[in-house]
Amino acid sequence: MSLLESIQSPADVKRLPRSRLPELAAEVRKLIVEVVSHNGGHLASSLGAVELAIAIHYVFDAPQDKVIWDVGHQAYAHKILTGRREAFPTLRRHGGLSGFTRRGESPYDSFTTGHSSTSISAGFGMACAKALKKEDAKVVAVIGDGSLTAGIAYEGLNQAGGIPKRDLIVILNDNEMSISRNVGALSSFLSRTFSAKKLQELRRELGFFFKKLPRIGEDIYQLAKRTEESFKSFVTPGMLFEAFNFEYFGPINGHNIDHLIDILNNIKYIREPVLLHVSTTKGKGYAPAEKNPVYFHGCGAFDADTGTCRERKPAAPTYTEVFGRTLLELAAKDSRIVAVTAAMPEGTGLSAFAQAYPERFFDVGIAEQHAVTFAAGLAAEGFRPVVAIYSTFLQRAFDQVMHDVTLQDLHVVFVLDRGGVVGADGPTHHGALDLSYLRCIQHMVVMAPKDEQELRDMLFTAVAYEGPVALRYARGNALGVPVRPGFQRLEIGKGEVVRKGTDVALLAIGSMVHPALKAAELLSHDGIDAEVLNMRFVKPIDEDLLRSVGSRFKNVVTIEENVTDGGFGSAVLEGFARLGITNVAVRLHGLPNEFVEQGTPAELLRLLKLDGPGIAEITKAFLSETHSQPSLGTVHQ
Ligand SMILES: Cc1ncc(C[n+]2csc(CCOP(=O)(O)OP(=O)(O)O)c2C)c(N)n1
Repeated sequence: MSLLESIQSPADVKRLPRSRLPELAAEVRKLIVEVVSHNGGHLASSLGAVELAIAIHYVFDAPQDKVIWDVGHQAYAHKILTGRREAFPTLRRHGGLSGFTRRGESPYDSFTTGHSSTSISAGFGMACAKALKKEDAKVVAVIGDGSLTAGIAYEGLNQAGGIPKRDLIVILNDNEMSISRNVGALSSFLSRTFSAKKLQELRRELGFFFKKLPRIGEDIYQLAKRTEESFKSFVTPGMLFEAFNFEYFGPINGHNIDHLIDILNNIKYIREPVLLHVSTTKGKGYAPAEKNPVYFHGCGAFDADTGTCRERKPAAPTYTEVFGRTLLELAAKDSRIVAVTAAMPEGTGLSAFAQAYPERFFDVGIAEQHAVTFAAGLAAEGFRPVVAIYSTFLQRAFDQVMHDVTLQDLHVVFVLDRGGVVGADGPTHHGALDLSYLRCIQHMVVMAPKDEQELRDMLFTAVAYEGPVALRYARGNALGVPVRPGFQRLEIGKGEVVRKGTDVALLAIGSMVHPALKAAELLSHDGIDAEVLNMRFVKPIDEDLLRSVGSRFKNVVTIEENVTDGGFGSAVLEGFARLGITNVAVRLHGLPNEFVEQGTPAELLRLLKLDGPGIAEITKAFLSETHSQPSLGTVHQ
């Protein structure tokens, strides 16, 4: 029996002699590599946190003690050690274990995560709750150096450091990487401590600097130099965290379980906020991931022996790639175009732009709110910022979009990738809300392309437009339609009829236009002649088309890969209401007002009836409903 087979809960980890823990770590790693090689997942981050998970569960008493894994993408070892080893092969599959931590999944997952940088705030909330309840339990928040680039992390540190006698242990898991190399002043500050050579250089530089200061320089230098430790903390992150009233320890090697256990055993008795700085290697223990941590941050299936990708490259490029290439083409002709990402240059397709135009490319770290206001600043000075952020992450910057961009009518182009279901990452990551949260903002233009040709034209249109404008597209491969050279400027707020019909109108937006066409084809086999409209714009909605639809059809189905509440279908209904069109029955079809679970996008779209056959089925059911009860002017959801 392997060591791992004897582990059903953290109590079994605690029973092992310390000397056997490295063996346990090796077995955990092997299982992680094996499962992720089939299911895909956040391999490199989780491999880097194996020893950390073992040491935490060795020292603390979860679930009474609360452990929060920031983002939760590095928590595979934690899952395996907390009773989920047998279920681990279901990771990220439909109905299986989540790729992040989820309260509903296990009592050991004390907080649901997926979006970054929440662990300190949530952890401090728990610590305060424990104090109010007079419970003697510890709260441990594990946060990566990438996640520490978000403002909310400092809001948490600030509050935690301001209220005395609250226990919170923050473990900074520092691998010098976000998804890509970490960015910004903080990352270079943190990494200063890791090289003795660098420390010496710095000491020398600072020495020269201080000595040159008139009168007080020599004194400051002597003060700082008095002991090695004080000098170290003078130039190390200790200084930063101590300013927040945290007791700082580290940096220590995060792969040395013995050392980790010793230090955790010591700090768990401190009744003040503590920050333990741990140095780890992303991808640790699996050579391909250590070599290419960016690729293995979140990868698809791969061959575990060689580390090569198993997925065959499909013929059509992804929408992300089409966006990246198109932006390059446009940027070559317009030097006002600048690009902004929040720590996701690869994921949003901006890597080539970053290489071609390093001075016009800005990676702001995991700081979506800042990204938007920063872009507003660029726009205020006459640049044309293209802010590429996943739909789910732009949720964080709602107020910035309104207050800093639309209120001032600044020309910022928002490009939302992953609009709609994203697949295995599940409910934290589905882009289910953007059509709703963008279309309610004054002055915003919101559009969604039906294919890659339209994406190109929409980006061109958005860059040429003067004012706040957003376009959103789905995750995955485009349709493979032929793409003509050059660009066509689209008329704002104008859609098109893509299939003529007489019995029912299918009004679709973006990724749903093609499935709607398929549905129309299927419906024709049943003698139903459906018209399909590619509405292109959610805001402004094409009122001429709505008028035409209202005059010709009694039954309308709206189709969107967004929740129907406040989304595209709502825009159609509001349009009908404005135009006084009351004699149509409307079926709103889209994502439910529920959290959609994980699964492959195709699987989820099928289950949600948002593929061709599903839309045909919904339409048929709707038509038979309205035929049996011809109540006009009704809304069906
Ligand atoms: C708000 C938000 N923006 C972007 C992401 C995408 N994302 C997931 S993990 C990650 C990098 C995290 O880096 P770090 O915290 O250092 O963890 P590591 O993977 O290096 O262990 C990013 C940008 C996210 N999860 N949440």
